[in-house]
Amino acid sequence: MTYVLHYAPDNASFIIRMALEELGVPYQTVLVDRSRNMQHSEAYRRLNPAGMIPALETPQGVLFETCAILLWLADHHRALAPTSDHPDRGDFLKWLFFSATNIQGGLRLTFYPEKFTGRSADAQQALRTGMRQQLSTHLALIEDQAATGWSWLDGQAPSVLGLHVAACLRWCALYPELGQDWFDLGRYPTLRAMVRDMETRPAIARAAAAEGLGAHPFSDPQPADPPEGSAQ
Ligand SMILES: N[C@@H](CCC(=O)N[C@@H](CS)C(=O)NCC(=O)O)C(=O)O
Repeated sequence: MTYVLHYAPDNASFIIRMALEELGVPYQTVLVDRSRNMQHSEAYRRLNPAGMIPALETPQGVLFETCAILLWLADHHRALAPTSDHPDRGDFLKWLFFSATNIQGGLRLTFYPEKFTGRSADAQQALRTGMRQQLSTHLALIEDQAATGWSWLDGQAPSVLGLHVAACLRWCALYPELGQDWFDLGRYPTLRAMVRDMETRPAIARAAAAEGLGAHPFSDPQPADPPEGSAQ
């Protein structure tokens, strides 16, 4: 069976697309039209009842939640992550869930503050200010782990964790919801080297091209200019 990835350009589904390209497995894509809020349509909610992108159709049914999909793909294909009996498995899970919860989850809070604070502009600003601090602190912890030379954050042989962190770095740099003065990739030199290495990989270039993300989607991110659909 060919996987089917329900995606929108430059959404969390981009991480899954990179993993599928790195694995070299066949897949098709179906656009979720965000300009019409199709992630909340009845048809899409049959795939992901939470109305969030991505969803991946697999032989074991439809999967949702980015890191669940990443881990499932890695386990299923025995690639891009330490196997369950590998001595690094515990640390790998720890950092993958750390990135999902604190970085991706933090970004979600800042992208959609009204879902969490209501309409008050002051409350939304307070949330964003707090999240800038939190994201900086948490990215520094991932940088410290990468700086130990840990192979699961190596851009020349990416893992699903590296793919996840790379996409989050892109969104920190690119999206204006947080303001643009708080984030500097240069503060995370090991992660910067990782993403630069990733950008030289044909699989990553294919994934970025498919969503109109340019040649340097992580080290010099530009707004998506996708062949179909829209990021928001
Ligand atoms: N925890 C979810 C979060 C996914 C998520 O935040 N998706 C965003 C796009 S990047 C989305 O669906 N946004 C539209 C919405 O929430 O209405 C996951 O990891 O899959």
